[in-house]
Amino acid sequence: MKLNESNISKIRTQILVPSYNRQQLKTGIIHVGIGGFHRSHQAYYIHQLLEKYSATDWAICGVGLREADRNMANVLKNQDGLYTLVTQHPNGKVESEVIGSITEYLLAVDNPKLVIDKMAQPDTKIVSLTITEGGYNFNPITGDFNFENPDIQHELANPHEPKTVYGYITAALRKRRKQGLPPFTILSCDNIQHNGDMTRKMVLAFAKIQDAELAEWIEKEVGFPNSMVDRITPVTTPQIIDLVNSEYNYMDEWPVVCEPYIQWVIEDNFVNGRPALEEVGVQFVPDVTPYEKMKIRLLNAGHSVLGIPGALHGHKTINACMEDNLFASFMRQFMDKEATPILGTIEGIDLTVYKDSLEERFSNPNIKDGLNRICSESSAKLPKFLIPTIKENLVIGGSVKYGIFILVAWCYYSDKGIDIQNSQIDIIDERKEELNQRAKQYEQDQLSFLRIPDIFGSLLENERFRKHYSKMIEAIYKEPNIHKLMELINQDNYSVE
Ligand code: CS2
Repeated sequence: MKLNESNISKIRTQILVPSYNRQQLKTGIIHVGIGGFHRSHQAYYIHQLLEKYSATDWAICGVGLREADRNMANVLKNQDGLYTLVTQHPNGKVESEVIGSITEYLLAVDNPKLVIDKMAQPDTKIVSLTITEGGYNFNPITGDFNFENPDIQHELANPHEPKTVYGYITAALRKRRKQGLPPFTILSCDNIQHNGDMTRKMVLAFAKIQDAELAEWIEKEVGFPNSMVDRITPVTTPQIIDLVNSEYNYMDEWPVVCEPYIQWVIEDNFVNGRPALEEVGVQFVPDVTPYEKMKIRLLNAGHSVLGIPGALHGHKTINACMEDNLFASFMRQFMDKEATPILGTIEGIDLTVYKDSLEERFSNPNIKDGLNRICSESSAKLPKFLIPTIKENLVIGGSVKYGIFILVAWCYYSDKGIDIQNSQIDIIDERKEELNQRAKQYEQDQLSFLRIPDIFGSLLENERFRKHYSKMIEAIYKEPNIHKLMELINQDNYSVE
């Protein structure tokens, strides 16, 4: 039996299914970039709202911008937008539920006009985004919009043939403005500090070149709330598809697994109404800065700190790294000695409690968050998650050895692409080739990997940084024994100065 609307009355006997009438919902949210995370997080919050508070104006229409989204389009079409959310507790308890808040899906590459029209409809009040850190098209060091991107150049020249999120958003806003409609709110849900401010800056940079008047209107009228999102959502494996099949007796082609923890903190800056998300636990705050900084510099960075050396050592998942005491203590030292001093005190938050909870979440043996996912697109993640912490510590004379070791390990990982047992590592990174080219020049130029300015900025110019980096990179190339190196760095008296 397949998961879809017409089978739902039979499926109901096996598992919780939506109790609201999905046919009567209006689409108030267009979400660009539906993947596992959106489905475990925002779509789940909206689903709860539909269950408990009949928020009928707020169903979600998904949009996929890339050819790579075709699979998701097909699955959601076959399943009428329904999917199973499987929540895995550390103690083995499993809670599953069929989620019904996504009622439509549009694949933009098939029909761009349909997407623009949908965004421009009066019912659309919010366009939300999970397009990944790399999807925003900015230079992470300067923070400027990248006009060199050929897709951007194409859509600047052909406003009716958008390709990126910027082309779609501006085309839809232009249409709304012409029709005298209010704009929609643009809600970024990616792990970028000040994600709303950043999106605003990028949208305005693009719009100014395309249509200065429209840019002015956007500047005045559109809201871009900053938000912090959190729920660990590993890649769906065939085992999960089998689990759903055997436990609940139906076939879901693409269920989602997640941890029990969930958090969403948003600045209340919506210009065209919003769902009453506070009813289902979302926190609305005047300033999200402390929350996002804490999450990105501890949780997301913590993932990379485990993931990159973990992959080289031959670990496969985050929980496997946490079972390895040396990795667990290395990560905690990084958090305590390098990330925490930068964060300072955050009103109302006990950072020790937060870090303890991260250790617990990372250790969840039933999540099995693959290191391929964690290390994917490190070229977009590290400039946001880790490199700023190293830079800020260099300024204040703080510890930098843990962070620098991750960069060194990343160079070795990008160069060799194998772990210490000689197994191939599946590196997923848009800039994989470039990283490999740079890394492999190590023999001729020890610092070669760092000569990618839009990733590393001016790190190289710092003498203290160079000293540390050189010592560690020599050590890893001489003897790539990850455990031994981590042990060494973990010692209090480790020093290059
Ligand atoms: C992860 C995040 O991408 C990553 O490297 O750190 O996807 C993380 O799992 C989520 O941000 C959790 O909220």
